[in-house]
Amino acid sequence: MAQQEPVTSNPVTSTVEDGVAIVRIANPPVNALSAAVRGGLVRAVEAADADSSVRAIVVTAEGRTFIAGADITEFGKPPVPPTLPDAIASVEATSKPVVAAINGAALGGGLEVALGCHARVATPSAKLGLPEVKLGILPGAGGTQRLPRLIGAVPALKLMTSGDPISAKEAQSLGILDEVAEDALAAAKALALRLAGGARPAAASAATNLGDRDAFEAAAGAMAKKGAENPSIAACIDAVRAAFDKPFDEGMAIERAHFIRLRDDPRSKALRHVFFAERAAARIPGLPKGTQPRPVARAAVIGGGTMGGGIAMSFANAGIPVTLIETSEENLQRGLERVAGNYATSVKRGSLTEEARGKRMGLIEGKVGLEAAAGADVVVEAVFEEMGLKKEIFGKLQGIAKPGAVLATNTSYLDVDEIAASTSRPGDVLGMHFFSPANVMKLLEVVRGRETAPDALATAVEVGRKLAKVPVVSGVCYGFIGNRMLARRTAQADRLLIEGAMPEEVDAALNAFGFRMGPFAMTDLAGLDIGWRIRQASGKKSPVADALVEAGRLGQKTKRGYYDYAGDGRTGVPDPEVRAVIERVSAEQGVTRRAIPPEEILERLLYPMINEGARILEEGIAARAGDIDTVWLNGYGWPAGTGGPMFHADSLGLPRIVARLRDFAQASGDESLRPAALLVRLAEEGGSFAALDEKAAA
Ligand code: T1G
Repeated sequence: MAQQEPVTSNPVTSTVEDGVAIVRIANPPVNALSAAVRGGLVRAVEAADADSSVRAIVVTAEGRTFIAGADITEFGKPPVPPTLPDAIASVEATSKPVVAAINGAALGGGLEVALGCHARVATPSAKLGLPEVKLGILPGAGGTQRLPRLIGAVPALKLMTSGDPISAKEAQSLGILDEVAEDALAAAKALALRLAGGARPAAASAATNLGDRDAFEAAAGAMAKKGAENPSIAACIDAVRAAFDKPFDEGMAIERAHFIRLRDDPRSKALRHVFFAERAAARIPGLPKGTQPRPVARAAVIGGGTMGGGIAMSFANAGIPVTLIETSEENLQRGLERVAGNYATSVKRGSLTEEARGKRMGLIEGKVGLEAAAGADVVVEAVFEEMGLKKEIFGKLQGIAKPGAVLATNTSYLDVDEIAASTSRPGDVLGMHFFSPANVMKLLEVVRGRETAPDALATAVEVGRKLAKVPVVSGVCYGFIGNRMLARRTAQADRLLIEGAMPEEVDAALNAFGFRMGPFAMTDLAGLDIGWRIRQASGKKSPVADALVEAGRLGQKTKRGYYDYAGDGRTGVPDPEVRAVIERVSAEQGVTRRAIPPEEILERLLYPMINEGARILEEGIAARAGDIDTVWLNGYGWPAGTGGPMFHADSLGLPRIVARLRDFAQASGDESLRPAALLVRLAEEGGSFAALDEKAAA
């Protein structure tokens, strides 16, 4: 994305062209509505309104977006007038018509500024939306009052509770836009002059197009049920309902009250942390200045299994031609059929058009033999988790792949440096750890080998962003960031069974915290044999899990695992046979079982993960605590409303976590539970992971 020129002190300028004042906002990178922009906008519009040479006014922005909304970095800081609602009220109150020329994303407060104008024109590629609910708030600058009056309460409520952007075309059909034009500025100027010459359209706040009250209440009822645990949804419903029952100004006051309450709630602070952490994670620390990613026009994926097929789909979905490579025609066809099946399911579900399906399938070419990787700029190996096989493939790839091609392994655990050392081009080798299903999951761990070249690393991160993934750079260690922390949680979950808990109690503790699935339900879904094979390879034991595998209880695929799935095959119910296995293992281990309170179960699952996260930071495996949060939010379903393990640790208070880890280590004799040195230091200094990240970023 082309960066704009650094902005002058006043980010809002105004020039008069043919009797029209063009008010331009230039606040790179996304024209967020900072205090300087709000003040500049009011001054510019009021000056234009007072200028007798001006007949009409157009508000537009410079760069790749119109206005991306309020400046989220200002939240939580002392308010600087004018507030956004006041700035927008000034725009709406002018004596001359004001038309918004929307040249890109008009999101949140950006759309609300446009709603304060008397008409709106956008370019065909513009996106409009009210994403506030994704930040744990609600539109707080008139969106809940102006939009329903402009397009109707039901469509307005749908737009603000989804949080998703819509196209210019859809916005026009809803009545948000008056025109869609390639040259939005010219069209806006012409429209503004026409308005100046005739009756002005009613301002959005005066419009009375709310629509049928019963239809609104029915839609609101359905949404309230769906968003029961989402306070933003309830706030949107209450604010839009006020548009029916109250005068505009009272509705604005109700909206404002909800906005301030939600903005100051820990849930919104966590969601705002997630927003910035995900973006910060893509900034690679320590990259030599001027490092540029290598161009990627074509990809190759080695291995047409579930992961390989999903990775190939990710490239095709991003419009990047990809060669899917297998060892035989039979395996290749099986892989291609799996991909075709996945796309067919999406078309059946209505989430993909038939045309898009055809385009994407057309970008995936199936080939037999590694030689087919010769033309690729990035090659992703996605074969079995077996080091010998991976080394053999990379040993051959080094002579086949073109110079400069990035050679990535999708390994979940194995040593990327050892794989790189099996080639004569270790600078091109790194890990691109996708998460299953690879065409769906957002997380991409980019594993930086000791020898990985800076531009190869930048290429993998850039490819991750192009694939609409959330890339996080990890160093080389067993399990990288996510799986290394997951192993700690798994060990505690297994230990809790032996000490006295049942699978349903452990899963319930994480469900109550906000995880959709607990460790045992998750294992039943994936299959107990996967973990069993990894333990067999590494000589590790997990007495209960091993006993269940030996009893043929592999999970959902055998209708029995930690739970019994005799019913619909998907709903697990506790099974007395599992209770018997667990109690037998406790006895064999000489452990006297005890009732374990849910609070302790949750602490035993989360604190060792946080502790491992502190070690991952100490070792430089992750550059930021926010990166660790980003991994868990996008790869493991950590509930976003608590911001991720490290953000959550800060909100719990690090001294408490240190004390409880010491208790657990003492009680179990498990030294791995002792708090990490970094965790102890931060706790003792009154520090936090957030402060650590801010210091690293400075
Ligand atoms: N405030 C502050 N910084 C922002 C920002 C914002 N609203 N939006 C983006 N940035 C930063 C971002 O952190 C990154 O910084 C850089 O800009 C590029 O962003 C009253 C209260 C517009 C679609 O939720 O969806 O309005 O990493 O990497 O991929 O009702 O940014 O470069 O240092 O995402 O081209 C509502 C959030 C706010 C929209 C562009 N608005 N932004 O995507 O770039 S609340 C939003 C986006 C509000 C009102 C309420 C996207 C984008 P850095 P980027 P991109």
